[in-house]
Amino acid sequence: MSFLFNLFKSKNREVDVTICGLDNAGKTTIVKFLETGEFVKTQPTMGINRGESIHSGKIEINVFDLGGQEDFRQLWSEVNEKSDGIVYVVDKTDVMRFEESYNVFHNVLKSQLHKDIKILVLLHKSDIQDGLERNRFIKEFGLLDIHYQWACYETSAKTGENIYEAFKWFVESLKEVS
Ligand SMILES: Nc1nc2c(ncn2[C@@H]2O[C@H](COP(=O)(O)OP(=O)(O)OP(=O)(O)O)[C@@H](O)[C@H]2O)c(=O)[nH]1
Ligand SMILES: [Mg+2]
Repeated sequence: MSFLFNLFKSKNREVDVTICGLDNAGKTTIVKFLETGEFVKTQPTMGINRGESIHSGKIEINVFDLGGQEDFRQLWSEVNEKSDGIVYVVDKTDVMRFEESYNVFHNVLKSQLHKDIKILVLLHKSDIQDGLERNRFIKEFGLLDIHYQWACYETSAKTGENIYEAFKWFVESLKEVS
């Protein structure tokens, strides 16, 4: 049973969300944490995985976990175009690939999303000290300039920090999708 099952019960309608970001960002680990409530070891995602659905009071959220390796990114647009929300995961410790992640994110925003989409950005692996601090990240990642409803949380699937809070925001904002 999903970790979030108990928080958000019963079903009225379905929404689709995708989890994207560079390879090794931590996407599948986050999905597994949502499903089990604990840190689980993962393998790189080859293509697209459909995770367990998350149930809320009014909605059922279908989670699509996208492989972040360059060869798989061409598969994203088809799923993202139909999505009601995306979770974009950035490894906060991977400063060397910050620019690559920035470019991939803004490319997704430009070409793949409908205008009412909700965007949850996770500055992930917060259990590690290195890397970007949230306020600086928000500015440098261009979040202040985007025209979608968004939120940014620092998260860890090792300690569980902010995972619940982040997805609570996401679920609440998805309830507004008509
Ligand atoms: N320290 C730390 N490591 C994490 C965390 N989340 C994920 N990892 C590690 O990051 C690595 C990549 O995790 P994945 O979840 O497989 O990454 P992914 O984004 O799904 O990668 P692709 O499927 O290739 O796109 C693994 O070694 C995880 O154990 C975290 O919160 N903290
Ligand atoms: Mg993965």
